[in-house]
Amino acid sequence: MPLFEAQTRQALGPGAWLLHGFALADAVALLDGVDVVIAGAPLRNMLTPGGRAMSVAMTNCGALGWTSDRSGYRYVPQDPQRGLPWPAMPAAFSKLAGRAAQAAGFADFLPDACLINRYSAGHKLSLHQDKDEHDFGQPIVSVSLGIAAVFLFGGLARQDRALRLTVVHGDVLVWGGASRMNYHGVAALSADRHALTQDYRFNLTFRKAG
Ligand code: MD6
Ligand code: FE
Repeated sequence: MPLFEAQTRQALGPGAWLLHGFALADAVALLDGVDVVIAGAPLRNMLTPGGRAMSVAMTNCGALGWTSDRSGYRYVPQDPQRGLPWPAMPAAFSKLAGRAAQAAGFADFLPDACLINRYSAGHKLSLHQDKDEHDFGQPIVSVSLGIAAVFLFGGLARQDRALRLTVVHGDVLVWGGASRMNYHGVAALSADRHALTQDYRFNLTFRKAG
């Protein structure tokens, strides 16, 4: 059991874990949920505050959705593209996020926001901190589905050396506590193919934003 634990739950720092394969058994249900959410609130390339279209396509579900445009980054209760609330968070999403947070030592995580990111080959996400949420006492839960990526997990300062973590289908990252404000990002994706997502990587990022 300790060996199994050591292999499946990798400590990255205080309050930061890579839970290998944690979402594997739920992957089909999660991807079905992604289809439902995208049918309601289509993926789109948001604008950075500087006015450039992001390469990663995004949408949201839950009471709040993360959005970016020329006026900055923020959480909003309605999809600005449709003028309607974001689709409800599928039950499979919130259950998995709560269980993953629990496995990382964060009890009673009730996310109100799930950002869905879709990456293709060449897409990347620069190092950044997540700081648009109200309560930094709440962790972040990040689920990887589809083709693999290299997740960059840095420290509290931008120049801190980042771990380069290969995240595959079903892997879950949780960071909170003393690691909540750690810099993180995603290296440019290599082309690959996955039976369930073709040439895409989907990432679900759960947060308690409000
Ligand atoms: C990922 N995404 O897509 C990680 N953070 O694997 C993020 O860390 C992220 O996509 C803040 C805002 C948007 C994001
Ligand atoms: Fe982030």
